[in-house]
Parts: sequence; C-alpha cells; structure tokens
Amino acid sequence: MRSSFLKMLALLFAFALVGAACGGSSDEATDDSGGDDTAATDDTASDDTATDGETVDLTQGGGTLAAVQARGTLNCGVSGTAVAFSFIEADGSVNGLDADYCRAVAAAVLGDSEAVNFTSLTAAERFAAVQAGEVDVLMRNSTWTQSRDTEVGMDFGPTTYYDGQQLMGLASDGFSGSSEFAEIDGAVVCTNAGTTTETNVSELAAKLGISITVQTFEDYNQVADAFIAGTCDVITTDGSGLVGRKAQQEPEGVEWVIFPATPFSKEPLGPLYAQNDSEWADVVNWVVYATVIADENDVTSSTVDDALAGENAEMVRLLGGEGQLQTSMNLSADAFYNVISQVGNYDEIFARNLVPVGLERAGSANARWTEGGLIYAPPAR
Ligand SMILES: N[C@@H](CCC(=O)N[C@@H](CS)C(=O)NCC(=O)O)C(=O)O
Repeated sequence: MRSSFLKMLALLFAFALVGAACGGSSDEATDDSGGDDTAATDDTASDDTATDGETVDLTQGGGTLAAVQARGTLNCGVSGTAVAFSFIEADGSVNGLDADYCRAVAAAVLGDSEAVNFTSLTAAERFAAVQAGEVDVLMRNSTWTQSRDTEVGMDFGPTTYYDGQQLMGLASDGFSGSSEFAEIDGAVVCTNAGTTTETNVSELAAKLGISITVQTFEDYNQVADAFIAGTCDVITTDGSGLVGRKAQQEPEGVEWVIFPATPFSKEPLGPLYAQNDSEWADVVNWVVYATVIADENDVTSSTVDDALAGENAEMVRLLGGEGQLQTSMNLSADAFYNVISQVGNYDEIFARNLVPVGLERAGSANARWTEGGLIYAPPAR
C-alpha cells in the first residue's frame, strides 16, 4: 500500500515537473526541470532512494523568483492609503509596515530594498492583481481566510500583524471606548467593498438581532470622508486602520472613539502570492521569519555586523556565515543580512511604522511569543 502510494506520489511529481518545464518562463526553471524530470522518473523504480543516498530535488520553482531576479525590481501590491501600513506621502514615497515588508523582500532577492515597484490597489482590485501576475506579492492589510486561501489561486505567508475588526463612532453620539457592538443598533455603518469587514459586521448584527444599514465604498478615503460629512454614523474596518485614520484625520474639536475594546473578528494580516510556487513562497515566508528571528535574538540593523561575526550560531547562519541555508533557496548567502541591515528586524519595522500612530506591541497579540504574543518563527537551521 505504502509503496504504491509513494510511487503514485513520485509519478505525480514527475508530471508536475514536466508541467513546470512546459510553462517555465526562465532558463533557470527550464534547466532545473530537465534535471529533475529524469531523477523523478528514475525514482519511481526505487521510491525510497532519498534515504539511500540519491538526491531528489524537491524544488518546485514556479518562476517568480527567477522573474524578479531577471527584472531587477519587485512588483509589490499595496494599498497606498492605509496609514502606517502603506501610505503614499506627498513626495511619492511609500511608508508603512506593509511597504517595509515589500522592501525586505527586495533586499533579500535583489540586495536592494529600494528596488520595489509599488502598485496601489483597492481592496476589491487586489486579488485579481495577484492572480494575473501583475504583482509578485501583495502586502495590503489582507486577512488570511479559508476562502481566499483555497478558492482563488492564492497562498498566504506568515502573519505580520494580528488585527481584529472594530468600529469608530462619535463621542458626541454617546459612543465611548467601553461601548458594545449592540449600541450601533439603527446606525448607518460604512466600510470599503471587497473586505472581510463588510461581511463580519453584517453577520454579527444578524446574530445579535440588531438592525444596521451597511454602506460600502470603493476605497477607504471615501469611507472616512462620508464619516466626516455625517453620511455614516459609524465606520468599521481592522482596528489598526481605524487607529491610523483617527491619528491622521480626526477633525479639530471632534472626538472619534474606537470600540468595542475587544475586536469582534480575527484579522491576521500578511503577505500573499499566487499559489503553487513554493520556491517563491519560501522566499517571502523566510524573509518574514528572518525579521522575527532577528527580533527574538535582539539583532537590529545597527548590530547586524556584530551578530554576523559573533557566537550566536543561528544568527550567523541566518546572516550568511557558516552553515548558511540561503543559497539553497536560490538567494545570495547574505540575503537576510541585507534584509536586517537595510530594513531592520520585526520590532524595528513595527516601531518605525505603527508606534507613531499609537499601536503598541507590548501586551498585544503582536508581542514576541516569549512575551505572551503570537509573533513566532520556526528555527533557522
Ligand atoms: N483586512 C481586511 C480589510 C482590508 C482593508 O481594505 N482595510 C482598509 C482599512 S486598514 C484599508 O486598507 N483601507 C485602505 C485605507 O485605509 O485607505 C481584508 O483583508 O478584507
């Protein structure tokens, strides 16, 4: 049983590799598939040979890494209007945690954190851009959900920010930080289209038996404008988005309040990319992990050189010294050195972008796992 199952797997594998060769867009992908194809076919005869000393190349390059390397620029999808996550400044620069993770991927793949072509996408546009290959990776306050992961040709990377949905209303309407969800009974609640937030709020209202009118807009600038104009009684999205908007747009003499204190949904936000390119998925995922591991080890952009020359074996490996694993991912040995030196570790990225608008790590789900949070990376070994 087991052996025929393994044979089937090996056959499937050989088939997949031939498929990759047909669709391969780069020389590297084509060369690899040629070699792999033979190895995989031979293996069907003696499928356990990986343990007998023969090598089976399990790389499933879908071509994105080679394409980015050949292009010399990373195409990264962002919002462009999400304060603290990806916000286009008046001078055209893009700031925020998501924008920095685009830079981190560019630093790893191209050695240059500035080699990023940012594309602004609304919530409703973003997934089609991934599916069409218009962006290599999407970093746009995007919540990892079952349907997005399984139904629409995308895969998700590690969560870079654990968020949850909240509401924002006016103190002058009687809302306070301790208001409960049910207090929005009768309200016009606004958000942007194509989001998890739109369905979460309707589902919870139905469950609680309250009546609300949900109005959606194409982008969040329109939502905020409608709130300021009084068209919407309450607006809703990821808590971080509300904090960002309040920091930036709360009018003089008006108090905007965010509630309920405990968010009413889970919104794990992180990178996503087209599915079935595990070579590229590994690259994006390990860029995120590298920033987390550096944070766990207190290695920052200013101490990265000491760490590379130091005694902490995991950091030495991760930064490209003895035992490095990056070249087997088709990256340069110093790929993650470039990430940490040019962009920083997770804490530096968080502190630079989120702390200024009032979002704190300590005591939140975004704290280190050793401090009660969920920010955790597998070991670099
Ligand atoms: N995380 C949710 C919501 C994403 C979303 O569109 N969030 C808003 C609020 S942070 C946004 O990015 N708006 C852009 C902006 O604030 O301009 C999802 O993936 O559906």
